Amino acid sequence: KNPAEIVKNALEKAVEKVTDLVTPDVPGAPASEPPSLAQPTEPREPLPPKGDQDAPETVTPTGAPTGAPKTSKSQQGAFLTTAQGVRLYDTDHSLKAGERGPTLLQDHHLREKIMHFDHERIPERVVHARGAGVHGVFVGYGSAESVCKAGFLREGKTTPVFVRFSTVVGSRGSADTVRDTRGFATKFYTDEGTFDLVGNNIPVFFIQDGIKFPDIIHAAKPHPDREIPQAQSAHDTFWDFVSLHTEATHHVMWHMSDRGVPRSYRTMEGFGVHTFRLVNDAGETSLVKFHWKPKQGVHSLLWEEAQMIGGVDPDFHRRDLYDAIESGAFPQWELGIQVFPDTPEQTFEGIDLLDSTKIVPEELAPVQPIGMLTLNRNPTNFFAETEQVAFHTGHLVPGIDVTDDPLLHARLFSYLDTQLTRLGGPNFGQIPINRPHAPVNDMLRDGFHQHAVHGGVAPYKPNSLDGGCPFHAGAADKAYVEVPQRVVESTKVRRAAASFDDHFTQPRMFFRSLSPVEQEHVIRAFTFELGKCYEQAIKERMLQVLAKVDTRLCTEVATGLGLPAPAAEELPEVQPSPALSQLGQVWPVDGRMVGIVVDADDPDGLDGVRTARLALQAAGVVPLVIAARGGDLAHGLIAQRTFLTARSVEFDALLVAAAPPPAPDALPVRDEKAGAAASPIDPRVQLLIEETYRHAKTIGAWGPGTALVGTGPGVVTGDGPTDVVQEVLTLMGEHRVWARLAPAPA
Ligand code: HDE
Repeated sequence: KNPAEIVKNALEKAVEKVTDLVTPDVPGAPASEPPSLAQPTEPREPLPPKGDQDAPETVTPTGAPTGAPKTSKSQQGAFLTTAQGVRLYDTDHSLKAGERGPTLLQDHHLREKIMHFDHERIPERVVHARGAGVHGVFVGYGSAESVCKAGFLREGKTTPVFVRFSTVVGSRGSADTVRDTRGFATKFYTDEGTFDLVGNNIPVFFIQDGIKFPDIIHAAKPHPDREIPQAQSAHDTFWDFVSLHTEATHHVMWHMSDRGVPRSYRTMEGFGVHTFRLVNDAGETSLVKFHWKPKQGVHSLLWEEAQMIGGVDPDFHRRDLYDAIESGAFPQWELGIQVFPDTPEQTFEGIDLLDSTKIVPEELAPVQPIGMLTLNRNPTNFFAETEQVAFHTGHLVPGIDVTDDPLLHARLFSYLDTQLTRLGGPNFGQIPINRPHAPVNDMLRDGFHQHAVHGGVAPYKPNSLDGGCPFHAGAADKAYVEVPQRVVESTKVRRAAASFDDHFTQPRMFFRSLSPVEQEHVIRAFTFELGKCYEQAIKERMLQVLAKVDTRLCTEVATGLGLPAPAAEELPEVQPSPALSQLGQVWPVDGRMVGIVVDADDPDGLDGVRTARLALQAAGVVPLVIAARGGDLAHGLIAQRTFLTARSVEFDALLVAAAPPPAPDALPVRDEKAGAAASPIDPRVQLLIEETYRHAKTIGAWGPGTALVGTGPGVVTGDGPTDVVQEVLTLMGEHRVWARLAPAPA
């Protein structure tokens, strides 16, 4: 029988109307290509490494070489071996009965190699699957000593750390710049045991009680039938849930603000979210909220940039973090605490400290700095470190205790539990990245992946066979002693306190604390996300929620959606918190990226480029030369980007040192097709300038470049590079040329 017919008949039995699925024979169609009989490519010498693909230079912010090796070999030793250390003479051919014969079952090397490969993947994290981890160091200021006895906060005490940043919703391979909350998890390897601060870049959470976590995550994840959209909140199930579950409103406001699209992991604030309880040497307690304040400033992408980067460079945040560390621009955050008295009510100025959907404005309780985090070393192996690191909110050290926040309590259960599946058993603490730097003397034994060879016969207490060892430590020996917190006598209930009921005051405070341009971004973000929903009822319900937050917000989103706004409500006034706005300050620029457009065929112009490059490097900024072709140019310059590989979204500012003509690989533009004269400038250079301007970034130009950039706020032109570069660096300190984005007056 004809195979197509067999398939057709089988399909017809399975489904109705399958005829369309079977490709009909088309008379006269060319026969398909015969399989190629060409021999495999001859082996040849590897190409020399390409300059334009090198990692950035390993220099300090002042341009001095760090001496760090750029690459290290992945293998050690002269001979390739099996996992058992047996030397191999060939790893390219399986053992066969003759050159063209069947593979033999006795090929133990083949079996080991493929078995290991088959099991290289482990389950990704159910949330925060996509992340980037780096090493660093934390130095205590000593300022927390009056409230906390933890040794790592003592003055000048240095503690190694590992920090993992992440998105929440997307899979491991999803894009970095999606609109999402970011994880900011820090493992402090202290002398007194490991402390994990597992926080986010948004200080509030969608839910007040951990029992709702599967609900919010199921709603935010891709739809279960087709598994789309990936790593997005702009879809029906997310907005269905949050429009019905109004305690999410505060988090949604942050999520729709610029905080949902950070410029870099380096320019995010971090928050412990929950209220923690600190204990000092005298046993006195205080309630605190943890904050990470980036020295680089708090900056975001524009939504259009974020979307473009998702395609142009999905690894943007990872790359940015690794490159900054490699070039010596070590990102830093100050750890700070807001301190509240530990009263039986556990409230501050009427704000319930156990409700993770509320913040305490910094104007009411200032953030007091207690130490500095510096990230200074990239991981050696992504899987071993970033993928296998296991954070847990229950990894606490003496001096830091938990409160009764019901969200935190669910987490205290979840983080251990999840590792059993993800890391394959209870011994994940023995994986190198998870090993404490304090001596471990536990009585935990056996289990999957046990690496320790425990001696002795008495892993129990009390014992006499090991002389009663090990002994209990007292508080004076730095034992972890829970705060003897009075437990309020009550009845069992599945209910929250009445103080958890206000879902709208703080979202309103957040919106009204933003500058006009930031408010505009929130309005557009809601309009975009709801505009992607199919269900009209969901959009209408979300407008009802926004009507309770702010009337203008609601009306403008309704207008954008083409829907009637709900009737305006009488909304109580709130006191804004200026600390919530990201604008209005000037920040350091080291570690930022500046593109320089050059003409590869104009050696005179390249001399000025060299001067600009050195000035940028001296400021710790990473200059990237963009030319028509890659490789070596005159004056010792290398083109790290070409018109083909560069896109404006990668840069924080653009310098235009030339007016390069179209390169041979430039695509035609519309006017040329219509018969108009070809543009004298490469169209991709024009696009670079246009996008940099649209995205309100500083533009500098000198020489022939001046004619291309026009004038306007944040456009700096001059005769030569020196003055232009200095002014560009100054303007970059404000992150963007905000004047270009100012919304038109109402
Ligand atoms: Fe998590 N969360 N979470 N979370 N979370 C995880 O643990 C969970 C919550 C946060 O880089 C998981 O090891 C529950 C708040 C970060 O490895 C899991 C609840 C905050 C990371 C888990 C929350 C966070 C996680 C998945 C509600 C900010 C990434 C893999 C009660 C304060 C850590 C893993 C990393 C990861 C559960 C809520 C932050 C499943 C049940 C609130 C930064 O255990």
